[in-house]
Amino acid sequence: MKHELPKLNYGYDALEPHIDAKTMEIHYTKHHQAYVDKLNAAVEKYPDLVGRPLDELLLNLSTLKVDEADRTAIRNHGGGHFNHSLFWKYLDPANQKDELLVKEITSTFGSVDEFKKQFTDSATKLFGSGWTWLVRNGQTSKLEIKNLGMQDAPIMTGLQPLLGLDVWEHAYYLKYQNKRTDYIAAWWSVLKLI
Ligand code: MN3
Repeated sequence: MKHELPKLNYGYDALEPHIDAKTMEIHYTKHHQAYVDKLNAAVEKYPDLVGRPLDELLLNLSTLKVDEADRTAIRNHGGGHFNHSLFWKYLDPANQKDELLVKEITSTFGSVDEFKKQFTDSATKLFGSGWTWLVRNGQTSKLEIKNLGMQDAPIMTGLQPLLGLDVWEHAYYLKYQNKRTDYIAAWWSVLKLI
């Protein structure tokens, strides 16, 4: 009934040379695993929360009957677990182009290139640690590019995640050091979805 690290469907070296095997291994086995472990540690204090799905915890974060420190832990580590579980799926080298998504991106942003430009610009400007997302706004159904700080998951604020880029330094520092723009370009080059 514990939250678990999802299986990675490809090898750590599958995205070489753009995203290096060492970064992938540490990111998955250390960073993501730590989010899972710390989420479990917080949830286990509350028997009625054990076994509840992660998205339900995140959607109802503000009304969970927990100490504030544990609410923060569930937000940060639950969000981290949620976001990274999607990140590995987006990066799967076996992915095919999502034609429906491409069509919607084109009608929203004018072209895929223009979308990439705006997304890259947003990710480049994100200050500190966080994620850049392509989301569907739950109220308007429109596609939007959003920066979210720390490990806040889009679903916490009614946004449906469609594509997300981790711009925490741990995602790129080993290979790219401070050169976030090089990492973002590398990420586009391995992404098969659009
Ligand atoms: Mn990360």
